[in-house]
Amino acid sequence: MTLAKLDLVAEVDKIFADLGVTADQYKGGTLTVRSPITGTEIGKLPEVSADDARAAIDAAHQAFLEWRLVPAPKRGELIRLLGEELRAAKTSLGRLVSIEVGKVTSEGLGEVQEMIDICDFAVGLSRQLYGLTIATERSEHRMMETWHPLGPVGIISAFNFPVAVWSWNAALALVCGNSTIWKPSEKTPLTALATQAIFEKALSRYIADGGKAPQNLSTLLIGGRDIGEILVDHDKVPLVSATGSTRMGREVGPRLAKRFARSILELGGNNAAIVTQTADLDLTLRGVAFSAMGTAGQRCTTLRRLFVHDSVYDALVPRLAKAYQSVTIGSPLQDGNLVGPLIDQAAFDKMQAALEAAKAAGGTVVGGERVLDGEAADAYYVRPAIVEMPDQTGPVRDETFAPILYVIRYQDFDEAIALHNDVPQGLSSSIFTNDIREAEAFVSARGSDCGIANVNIGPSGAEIGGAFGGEKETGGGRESGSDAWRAYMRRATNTVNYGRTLPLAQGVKFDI
Ligand code: UN1
Repeated sequence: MTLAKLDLVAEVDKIFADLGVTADQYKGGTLTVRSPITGTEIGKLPEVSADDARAAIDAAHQAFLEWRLVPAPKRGELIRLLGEELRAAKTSLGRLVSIEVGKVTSEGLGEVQEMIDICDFAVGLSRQLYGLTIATERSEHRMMETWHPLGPVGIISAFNFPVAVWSWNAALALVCGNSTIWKPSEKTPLTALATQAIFEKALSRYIADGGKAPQNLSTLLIGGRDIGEILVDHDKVPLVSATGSTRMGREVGPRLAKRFARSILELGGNNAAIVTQTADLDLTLRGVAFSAMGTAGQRCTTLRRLFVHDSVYDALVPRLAKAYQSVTIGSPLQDGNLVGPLIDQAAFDKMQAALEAAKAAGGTVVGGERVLDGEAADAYYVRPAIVEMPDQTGPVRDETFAPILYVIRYQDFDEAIALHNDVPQGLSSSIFTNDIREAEAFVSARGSDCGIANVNIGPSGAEIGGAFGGEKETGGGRESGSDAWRAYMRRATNTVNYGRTLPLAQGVKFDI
């Protein structure tokens, strides 16, 4: 089917009707949403006013005061039901992700699978919010560490993982005893509405089963940047988890720090892979192709820089260039297509500017041209670009949110590591090698300086079980698995005297 013939509005209507979302929630408002698949309008959402946003945050604080008293494993039961509802809605929510973001079908579904996975993780976590018992120097005393709910958690999410990022934060925040307030990207409010409806279903079941939960446990704020600012500045919000550009993080971080609120920042990535002389080139080719071209280069973890050893360069790079020429580009709803559209024209313009800058810096560009514009003039499909660069200069040092892979030849392993780390960002990284010394060096203290460092897989496609996030301009935040939950709780150290004397610490005497 040609792009022009797709009736996306009818599909959105059907998905929302199934989820019980009413037309007034996504039609007739002021925030216009377009599908990148065709560039056509698929929604017009009402936006929250500044006063209503402030009132909603106050209400979320009231919800927190009650929710924190519900035992954690019972809070986990709500998330278990959320996981069940997400399983039931996987096909339709995955489809809506594809329609609103332009992800190919398996990636739209994969995004919902990440939501289900983090729910499973959070359910187990709800019985494992462990503190420590600590040896004390005083007799008949006990010292311990307890973890308490923190408060309403603000979640600011980006267009490229419009619902999974909410779930990584919300599933953890909710089992930790917090309420949540979500400000989704202006580009992807429809998937946010759908997710909120799925959450409400889980909540109704939880309450019908006798569970206790307050109103306004999960709040969705549809609006622009001003609404995000209200969330960041509100003194009842002790933590904001923000995913987006480094530029955004530079504004959000200091504002939160000014009022001593916590932040989890997931900002830009400029992820690289090193291909050494012992690499399995068939595996490398597949790993690089998915990481660099998948999601049309619009993941924070997308592979953007490839350092290839001189001895394997000519065996790998021409094959890679061939894969770039033959990759299937088109409607993400059609089986077999691997690369969907860019999110909008601005993304296309930035990609073209980066390619021009690369040429000016001595790069040789293959691909990058617009395709399918004859079928849909307002949609921006591109052939992924592979750019051979003489050096790590010009746009190679920036994150351009588009499928551009810069390839650089290297001779010496230590030089490759130094180049790898010599960018402002530090999210994800990989090495392709069969040499255990190189592999171990890459994941060691002198290797990759990123939050994620992989061996023989690409930098994108992280599982939820690990802590997700990166260093330097990536912002330092960690969310999802491992012990990332601690950021959503406050720690208290308690010392209890069960004796009849009052020995002081450090041998201090104070006899009155
Ligand atoms: C992002 O692009 O915002 O590792 C996060 C991955 C995904 C998460 C990407 N699990 O590619």
